[in-house]
Amino acid sequence: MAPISLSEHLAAQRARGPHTPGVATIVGRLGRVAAVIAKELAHAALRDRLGYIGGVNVTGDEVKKLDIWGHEVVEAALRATGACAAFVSEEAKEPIEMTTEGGNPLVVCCDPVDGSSNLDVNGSVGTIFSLRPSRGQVPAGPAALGPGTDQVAAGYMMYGPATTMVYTAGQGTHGFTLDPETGEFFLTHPDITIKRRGKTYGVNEGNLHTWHPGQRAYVEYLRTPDRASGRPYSLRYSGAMVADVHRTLLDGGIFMYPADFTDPAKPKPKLRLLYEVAPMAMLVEQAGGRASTGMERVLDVRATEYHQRAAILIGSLDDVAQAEDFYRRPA
Ligand code: FDP
Repeated sequence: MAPISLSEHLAAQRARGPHTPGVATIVGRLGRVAAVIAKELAHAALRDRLGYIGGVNVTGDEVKKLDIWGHEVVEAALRATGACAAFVSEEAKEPIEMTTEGGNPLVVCCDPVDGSSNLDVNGSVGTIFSLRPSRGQVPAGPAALGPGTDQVAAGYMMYGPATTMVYTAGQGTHGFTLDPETGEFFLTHPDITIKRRGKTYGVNEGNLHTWHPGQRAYVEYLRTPDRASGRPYSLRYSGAMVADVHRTLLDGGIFMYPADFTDPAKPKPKLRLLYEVAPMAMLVEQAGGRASTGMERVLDVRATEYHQRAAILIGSLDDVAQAEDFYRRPA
């Protein structure tokens, strides 16, 4: 059977049921951008494109040359679709408003190059995106604010040994692999279903002393041997959220970036809600998994700021439910 291309899959999904206009156009275009980003990453060291530009972005991260370049190519691609009314980017303080060609345009939230600390060591990085309806709002940027349940599509690209794209438009989660010769993505992982329980956990354990007591107790539990419940779990952590969530989707288990609870009155999460946490939550829920902040379902968290941060515990249903249970126990 001939392999199914991303554009064919998007058209088939559109024909299957109610759909939001513009989703296929934007997701298809982001697929083409991913092929360009993958090529640039492969040549970055040869073209002096690695390293920092000197400066920090709106959320205080040091900015790399490829962060800015990635932002610019995504912005140009979205502008060309005529279906994007506003672009919320990790690299821009305010949403970038765009001219559209009428008819229910969308707001796109995106981290063009996620996990950029991996860039200089040739580790995997990714692109994460989320689409929300603009509801005809002008300016459209504020339509990005609200709960994650507003998302109509979400996805990521992972630039590793192969370039992978995983997306959902609310009808399951599907994975594609880039054919570098043709620049086209083909369906390699249809209807991804995450295992109910896994055997691995991913978390930056260097931060252990800053965690909520429930988080500490849960990780201690995962490390404690018990043959009957499959413990200890194996630790896997790449330092790029896309790669860690991708492994969790395919193999099961749990990936966590908990908040810094040093001051329990002011917990400090790291990852950004609109273009990291919420899209991953939609993808994993569509694959039958679960995503929580430890206290509540991620998709119910209302964004009130574009660069708002949120904690995330994401992956297999039973693993995440158990982690939440540890958060509820008295310290
Ligand atoms: P990075 O800072 O390298 O861009 O987006 C934030 C992120 O990467 C995630 O991709 C990753 O999971 C996390 O931060 C890694 O943070 P630590 O270095 O604190 O573990």
